[in-house]
Amino acid sequence: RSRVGASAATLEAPPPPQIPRTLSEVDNGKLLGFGADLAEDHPGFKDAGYKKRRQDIGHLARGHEVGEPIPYLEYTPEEVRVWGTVLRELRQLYPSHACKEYLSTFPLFDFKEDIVPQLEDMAKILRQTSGWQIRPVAGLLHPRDFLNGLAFKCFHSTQYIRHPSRPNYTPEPDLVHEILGHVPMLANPVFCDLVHQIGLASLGANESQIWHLTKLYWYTVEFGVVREAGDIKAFGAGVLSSFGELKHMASGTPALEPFDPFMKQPKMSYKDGYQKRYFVLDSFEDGASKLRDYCASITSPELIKEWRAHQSL
Ligand code: TIH
Ligand code: FE2
Repeated sequence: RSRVGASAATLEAPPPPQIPRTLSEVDNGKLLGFGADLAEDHPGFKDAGYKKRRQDIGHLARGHEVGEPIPYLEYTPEEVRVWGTVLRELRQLYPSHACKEYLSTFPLFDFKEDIVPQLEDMAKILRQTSGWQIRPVAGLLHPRDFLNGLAFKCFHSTQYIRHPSRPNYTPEPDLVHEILGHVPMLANPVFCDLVHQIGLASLGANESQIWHLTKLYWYTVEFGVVREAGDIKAFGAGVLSSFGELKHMASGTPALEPFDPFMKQPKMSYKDGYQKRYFVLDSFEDGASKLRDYCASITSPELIKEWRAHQSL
């Protein structure tokens, strides 16, 4: 093919993004970052047994079909120990560090230190509280696929456990993060509605809008904090699932700024440790309404209406 032809083609508008009509059409195979292979700076990089385990669990996730129950996994004694350690330590910080919405749904799950929760059991509870579903995934998804999943009220979740050498902080999502960070928040219908807005807005979004939505997701759902009676409390899952980060958040060291979805959002840091700044919501309702306004500003009501019509078929 000639170069001339290729450059002529670039003058045309890029093709519109593919909008998934069913959850099965959301690609859960394309992985980013640590998903496929562990990087040199990953705590499990030199641990062949750990890598093998990750691959086996990832394989199960890839074979999962939408609508089927999520396969139960038998966790090893070492994995159970990691889960139990994190739960024991975090549980001590939650009453003083977690937002009230988190504290109110947390007891529904009846977490035990000697039993790693099964995604399928978590999914059953979410079905009854918020109507959300969980789909297992082998690692970090491409942002468009992950955000599109949210439009289907589906949360893509990893099923492997962080490396035992560093239970207090991991640079990527793992089952402990999904369960202690995301699941209790996803049992709150008001919070779910906020997350759903981001998902719906992602359906027809162009690349730069996807990138902005990813950052809005990052600074709220992953690392958001909320003001409660003059204190700062965590609702972001990346904070709630890390003993180190939860203490860091409350230490007075990181910068705190008001959350404004219309502003250019700072670069996200995935690998370089705790967040240097957190974005603060005045209240949960206020943050949800700001996000709603932003998402409405980039969404075409016709597109959403047409997409919803397909959903009921
Ligand atoms: N840092 C979190 C933890 O240790 O639980 C995991 C992550 C959340 C988001 C990105 S990495
Ligand atoms: Fe997460």
